Amino acid sequence: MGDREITIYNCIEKKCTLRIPQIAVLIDPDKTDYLAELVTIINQTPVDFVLVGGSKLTKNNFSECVLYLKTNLTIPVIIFPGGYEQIDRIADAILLPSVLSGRNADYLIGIQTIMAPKIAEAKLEVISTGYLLIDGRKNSSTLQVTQTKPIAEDDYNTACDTALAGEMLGMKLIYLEAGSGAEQTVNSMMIEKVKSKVSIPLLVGGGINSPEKAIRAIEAGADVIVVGNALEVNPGVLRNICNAIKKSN
Ligand code: 1GP
Repeated sequence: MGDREITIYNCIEKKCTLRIPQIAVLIDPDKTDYLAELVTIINQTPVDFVLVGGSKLTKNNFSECVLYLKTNLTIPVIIFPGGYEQIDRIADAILLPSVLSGRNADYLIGIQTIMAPKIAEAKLEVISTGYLLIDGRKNSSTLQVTQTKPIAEDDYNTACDTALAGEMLGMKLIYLEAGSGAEQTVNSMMIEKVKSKVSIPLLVGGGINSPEKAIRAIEAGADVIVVGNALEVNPGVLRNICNAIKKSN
């Protein structure tokens, strides 16, 4: 790595280059009843990082949640903002998304413009992310909030071209998102085709609620799988997913 600063992004990228599958857990600060149990499990499993954020937060406990995670975990805590107020200097980094699949200027550049000075002030590592919503056969909260049309689950060309444009625009990650609690995860063909077009790390999330779905996404080319919703129902699923990935690797 030479003199290059070691950042969270460098670590994600390095594991991606080494083809080490990564697992990220998404934590919604609005749903904290299960958090203590989940944190215990995360500390016992090889989860790479946590993402924290939500598109419809009502509890006003974002900073409290970030602090709790930073205090109780040793892995990076990365903000994945669902709204412009979700910034906290205690976090390790922020995954700053632009919803490239949609044509809503607010989510392409609007909220980012509001957030930029606050992120700079908080001195957070910024990981710019090309965010592509793929139809997950559910009217997810991301769809409702962004008011955008997802890319059809078999429209591989649009997804590939959009991801490539994201990379050309300088984005550091591509996130293929079926939406939280999606009925249909991003399919293997979609993951495979997008992965073949871009050289930056590929995150895949939305509806991954079993070891089988996690393995399928990784085998298709996901560098990082993101699991959220399933753990709210049963945090123990995380152990099964991690064990299955370890075995398959
Ligand atoms: C949502 O991709 C993430 O933004 C995770 O999805 O909550 O369905 O696991 P789930």
